This record gives sequence, structure tokens and C-alpha cells, in this order.
Amino acid sequence: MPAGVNSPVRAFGAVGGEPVLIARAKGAHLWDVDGNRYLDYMGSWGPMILGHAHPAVVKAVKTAVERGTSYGASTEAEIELAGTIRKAIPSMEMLRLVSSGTEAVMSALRLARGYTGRDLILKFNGCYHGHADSMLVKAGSGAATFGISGSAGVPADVAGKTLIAEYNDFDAVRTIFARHDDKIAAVIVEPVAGNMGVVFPASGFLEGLRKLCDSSGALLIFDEVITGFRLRYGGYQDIISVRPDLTTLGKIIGGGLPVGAYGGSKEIMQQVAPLGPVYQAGTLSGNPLAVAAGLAALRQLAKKGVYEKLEKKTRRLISGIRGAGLKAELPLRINQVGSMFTVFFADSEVMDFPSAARADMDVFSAYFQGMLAKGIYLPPSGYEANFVSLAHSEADIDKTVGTVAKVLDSI
Ligand code: KE4
Repeated sequence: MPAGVNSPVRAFGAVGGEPVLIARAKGAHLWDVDGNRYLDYMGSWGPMILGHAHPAVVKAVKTAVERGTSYGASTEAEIELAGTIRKAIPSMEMLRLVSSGTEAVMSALRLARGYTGRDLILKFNGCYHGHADSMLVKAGSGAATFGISGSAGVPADVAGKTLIAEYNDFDAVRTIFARHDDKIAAVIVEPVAGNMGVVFPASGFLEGLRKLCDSSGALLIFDEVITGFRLRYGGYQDIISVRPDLTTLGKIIGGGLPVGAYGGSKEIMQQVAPLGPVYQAGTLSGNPLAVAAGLAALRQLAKKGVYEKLEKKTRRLISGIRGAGLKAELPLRINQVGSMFTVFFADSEVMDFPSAARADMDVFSAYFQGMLAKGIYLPPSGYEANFVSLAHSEADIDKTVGTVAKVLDSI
């Protein structure tokens, strides 16, 4: 496997050193193949909000696997999962289950282009929406520009149909719409960014995107692959009360197995084959095991007080880390929302990719390696979100704060 990994970020390229090989996980902990135990704040990049091997999820998958692993036909369980998601996120009046966040985004973009008859897509610098060609683009020169290929193998004419603006730069978005108004099929945005580290939407930013899309006829796509069921049972759109035209989901809705989803109004979704002309398909879409794990996870998250508990634990952790940073006289900024956060070693606020890139990533690497050596596993990149799960105990949080203090002191 290239670099010995099945996804690039797992190769520890950003932090150096040899990646850890994981043997098993339970609750808030991972164990590597040498038997070392780690307190886990990566949470498999988001899905493991309940903690690893939650009994309800394990039981559901064990029951499902006895009935077979894939039928290539519809099942009641996937209808139930679709209904559960629709009930939680009312803007998803109709939805399709797929097998990854990338597939959800790729399908949503094709649908937006098919529904509007337009070609251009606007995304934001620093937001990651999976590895579909049109999303692997980077900003050209200038503030609001056509994308250029961000990966070998993405043809220039594909990248050139993606426009890029800085996150939270509403003026740049307005400029883009003024120039290309009736050619923009969709704006896709992480309503809270998690892939440049955690970055919040500036007040009025998402509402402004909604208004611009309404007046231009472009669709607004919320990529809630991270935030969906992470920040609230109804996603971030339930917190901010901005209704996107399409939403993409992944991670948590599969309970750690491969599930993605995209959905929106019936009027838009009825364009999807076989009802309409926009083709999308998948051998393992709605896979019985993945759906069983997802349903079991969402049932746990539907319980009262879950999100308050997650937020309380995370705030306790953040204040401890903040205190440790002050004591070590290391400038740091922490962006936290709900149970996701990022520690930026920066001396000014981080509100977009350029400001995130000003953070000291050498210090981050020393922090990552120091924490790993003391049994705490963080995401191996300064541009990722850390996740607290329901399985993290108060003792785990206190242990983490104590460890951060020692590690920051040693940097
Ligand atoms: P997947 O294809 O990896 O399931 O989902 C793509 C995706 C789409 N949208 C958002 C907002 C995402 O964060 C992701 C994937 N997230 C990254 C890490 N932040 C996955 C980790 C990896 O690539 O290994």
C-alpha cells in the first residue's frame, strides 16, 4: 500500500515518526500491536462519538452479520435509517445512502449541476469535502478565483469549474456571484470547518450564503460529514437555523462502518435516477451491517442530555489546555464547538485557512509526539479536529490536562 496506509493522513507525514499500528479499541482507548494503550482524541476522524466498540453497536452488527452481509436489494433497516436521518434533519426530505463522505459529496455536486443545468461550484479554501476530482482544487492567484488542480490527475478543465474563496470572506463570495451569478450550480461549505482545524463561521456568513444562493438560483450545500450528529442531533443547521438545499453526511451515521448520505428537498432529490436524469449508484449502498451500526449509534445519540454531556466534558478539557498553555508561556488559540476542537499554536485568532497556516506546525509536531509518547493519541495533523466521545471519563480529561501541561512545558 502506498506509504503503508489506506489514507494519506495516517502516514504521519505532517508530524514525522512512524505511524502506530492499531490492534484494537474499546471506549475512549486504542491499543497498538505492541500492547501500548492510548487515550484517543482522533475518534477515527469523527465517527466514534460513542467511543469504540460500544455494546449496542457491537450487538447490532453481530445480529446483522448472522443474516448475511449484503443483498444488493432494499431492506427495512435502510428505510428506517433514512427515516431516522430525515426526522433528525428535516431539510433532508428525501435522501440516498452511499458508502463514504466523498461519495455523498460527489453525488450532491452532480445532482446540483443536473438540477440547475449549471456547471460552476464554489468551495472554500481549507474546507475538505473528500477526494472527488472537482473538490481537489486549490485557489489560483487572487482572492476569488477559478481553482487549479490540487492533485495530479485532475484535468485543468475540471478544476477550472470550481471557484475558490476564503472561508468567512463574504465580500469575495459576493464578487464571485456578481461575475458568475447565473452559472453557479452550488456553493458547498462545511458549516463549521473541521479540515483546516476547527474554524467557526463568522456571524452572518452562512446566512449570507443562503441569501446569495436564493437570489441566484444556486443551491447551498452543507457538508455535515463531520458536524452531522456531532454538534447536535439535527446537525449544525439545527443550531444555526439556516436551511441548506442539500446536506451531505458520513462518519457518525455509519457508527464506524462505511455509510455516507446526501439529501434535500423532494423536488431536488426526485432528479436522482431512476426517478430523474441524475445517475448515482452503489453496490454496497445501504449495506445491512453498516446500516445496523448506524442505527444503533443514532439511537444512543437520540437520548436526552447526550450533547450537553459532550460539551461539558470538552469545555473542561479546553480550559485545562488553555491553562497549561498560559503556564508554559506558549501562545495558543483553541477553537472549540461542542465536542470538537483544535489547538492552534498561534498568537492570533484563527478564522480562515491563511490564519490557520500561520500556526506553528513544528510546535504542533512536538506536541503531537510528546502526547503520543505519554499515551495520548491526537489526530496527526495540526489541520484536523480533535474529538471527545461519550466514553471519555472525567479522569481521562484530567489525565489529559496533566499530560498537556507536562508536554507543553517540555517544548
Ligand atoms: P470520506 O470519503 O473520508 O468518508 O469523507 C470525506 C469528507 C467529506 N467531508 C468532510 C467535511 C470531511 O471531513 C471528509 C473526510 N474527513 C477526513 C478528515 N477530516 C477523513 C480522514 C481521511 O481522509 O483519512
